[in-house]
Amino acid sequence: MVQAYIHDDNNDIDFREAHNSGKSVSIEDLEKIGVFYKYCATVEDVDVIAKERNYKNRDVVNISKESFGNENNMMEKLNMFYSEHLHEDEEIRYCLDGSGYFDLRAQNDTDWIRCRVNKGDLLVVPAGIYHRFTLTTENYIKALRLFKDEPKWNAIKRPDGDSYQVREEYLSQTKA
Ligand code: KMT
Ligand code: NI
Repeated sequence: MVQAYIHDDNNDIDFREAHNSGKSVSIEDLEKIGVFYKYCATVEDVDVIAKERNYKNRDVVNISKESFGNENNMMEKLNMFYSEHLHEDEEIRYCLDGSGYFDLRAQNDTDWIRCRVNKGDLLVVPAGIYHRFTLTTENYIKALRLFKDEPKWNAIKRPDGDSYQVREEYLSQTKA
């Protein structure tokens, strides 16, 4: 089960630490920012959602010291994932093994909602939402990334994303 809470915004310590402010966030609150969560015991359960939503492509990412050769390479990649960005397409992430944190911008555009995913957790991340990702202190995740059509891995950084149409669409869909 995903654990969601407000990030404590303490940037003096490693971003792989929990950073739990103690304020928890419900699944309903996630839905308000267009994020959909589901626990899927098996990949067959994921296939059902992928089919319903017309997803055609997927890949598996393995993020660990071993998969990147050494710690420096891994940190370089992690720093990239951890810089605030958005994508032009909706994307599904399913945790096959290990763990990770997805930080999603709250409706007030100030707080980060941190979602810890463990094996079996699936998140649908809407197009146009600002977010970032990191490993936990476990330093390992294996995840399925599903995309509707051609993989568009282009990450659009803040503030560049502000002028994208997908950002405007996202904001108008999630207005309070
Ligand atoms: C993203 O969009 O930031 C990512 O896909 C992070 C890696 S998926 C475990
Ligand atoms: Ni991303």
